[in-house]
Amino acid sequence: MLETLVFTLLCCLIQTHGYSELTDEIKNSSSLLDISDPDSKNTAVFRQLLNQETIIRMSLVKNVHTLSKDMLDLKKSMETLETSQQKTDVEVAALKKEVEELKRENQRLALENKLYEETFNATMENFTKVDEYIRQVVEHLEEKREDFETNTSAVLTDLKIEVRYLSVTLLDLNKHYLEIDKRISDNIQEKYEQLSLTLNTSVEDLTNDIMAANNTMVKSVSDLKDSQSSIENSITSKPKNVGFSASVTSPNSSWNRGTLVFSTVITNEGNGYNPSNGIFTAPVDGTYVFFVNVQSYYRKTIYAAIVLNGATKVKTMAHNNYNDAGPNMVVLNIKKGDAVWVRYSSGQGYYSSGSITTFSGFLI
Ligand SMILES: *[C@@H]1O[C@H](CO)[C@@H](O)[C@H](O)[C@H]1NC(C)=O
Ligand SMILES: *[C@@H]1O[C@H](CO)[C@@H](O)[C@H](O)[C@H]1NC(C)=O
Ligand SMILES: *[C@@H]1O[C@H](CO)[C@@H](O)[C@H](O)[C@H]1NC(C)=O
Ligand SMILES: *[C@@H]1O[C@H](CO)[C@@H](O)[C@H](O)[C@H]1NC(C)=O
Ligand SMILES: *[C@@H]1O[C@H](CO)[C@@H](O)[C@H](O)[C@H]1NC(C)=O
Ligand SMILES: *[C@@H]1O[C@H](CO)[C@@H](O)[C@H](O)[C@H]1NC(C)=O
Ligand SMILES: CC(=O)N[C@H]1CO[C@H](CO)[C@@H](O)[C@@H]1O
Repeated sequence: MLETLVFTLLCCLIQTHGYSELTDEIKNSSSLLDISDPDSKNTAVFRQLLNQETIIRMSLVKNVHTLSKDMLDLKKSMETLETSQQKTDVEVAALKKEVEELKRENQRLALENKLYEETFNATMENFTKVDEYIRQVVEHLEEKREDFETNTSAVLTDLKIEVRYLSVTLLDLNKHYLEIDKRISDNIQEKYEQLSLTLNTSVEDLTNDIMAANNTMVKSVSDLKDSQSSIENSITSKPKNVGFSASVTSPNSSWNRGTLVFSTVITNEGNGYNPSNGIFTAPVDGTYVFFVNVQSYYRKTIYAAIVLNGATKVKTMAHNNYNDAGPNMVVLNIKKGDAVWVRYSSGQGYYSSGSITTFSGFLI
């Protein structure tokens, strides 16, 4: 088929010399028809033609080779194509089969899908249920929360009140404590003062006691001394020289009360007599003799007495004559310190001129 084509083409080339498709050389030799010398020209043309023919043949051979090669390629391709076709057929069959399978699969899937959808719907239903349940729970919780809040706020209010009460109680307690504190300190102060007072009193009492004891002791000591001197006296018999004599200094017509004071001392051994008040104080225990004379004033009566520590022992009397005498004497057993003096009794006045009215005493 291809060879026939090549031959036809070659014929065409030979008959139409203007054809310059194969080579440029061939095209430019189109002048071969310009014949000037018929013989030489024919030879030249022939050579030219031969050359051209050779060239063409060579080209043709070359082309034929190429063509046959192409043909071979084409043939190969065709074979390949045929194989491919066969293969494709097989593949199509396989594909058909697959499609069938896919259809079946699809049906199965649709079925499954339906099942899934059912499950999904059920799940959705369950979800809805769960949702509803959750909503209820949340609602319930909310209620509980509100309840709790209310309760909490109530409890808080209660707590606040309690706290307020507590703080008030604390304040009271504090006040109480302060009061107690003050009372305690007051008490302590009071007790301290009482104690101090008691102590002071005790100290004073003690001091007084000590002083009393001291006094008692001092007195005892002095008594002891007296006793000692008295013992000494009795051992050496009587003390010597206890005795006195004294006289009134002048007469007194109006004397009518009190002690008769013999202010002029004649004798005063042992200094027992006091001429300024008329009292004799015994310097020692013992038996004493006392004598007195109260001379009456002119025509007046006078009574007097010797008294021991205020008690009358003997009396005198001088009647309303010319200056009557009123003497008397007493013996007294007296203790040391006993007092003896002359006291007015009744009547009025006394007389004296150069020691007539006198008072005397002595220890025997
Ligand atoms: C699932 O629910 C949808 C919408 O509610 C409904 O159209 C469908 O038919 C249900 N499917 C099944 C399998 O029940
Ligand atoms: C839905 O809930 C019920 C009971 O609560 C359970 O038995 C069932 O399996 C659930 N369905 C799905 C699809 O979860
Ligand atoms: C709130 O108080 C009421 C009555 O006191 C009680 O019955 C209820 O349980 C309380 N609620 C909470 C959440 O404590
Ligand atoms: C106790 O005596 C002291 C000193 O004499 C004096 O300072 C004090 O005030 C006295 N206390 C009382 C409670 O009398
Ligand atoms: C005791 O008494 C004597 C005499 O009265 C006095 O001198 C002396 O100081 C007194 N002593 C005391 C401790 O009081
Ligand atoms: C005489 O006695 C009276 C009365 O007792 C007295 O008032 C008067 O002072 C005495 N006269 C003399 C000088 O002692
Ligand atoms: C390419 C070449 O040589 N072309 C020549 C072909 O022949 C004609 C006429 O003989 C020339 O004019 C060209 O130059």
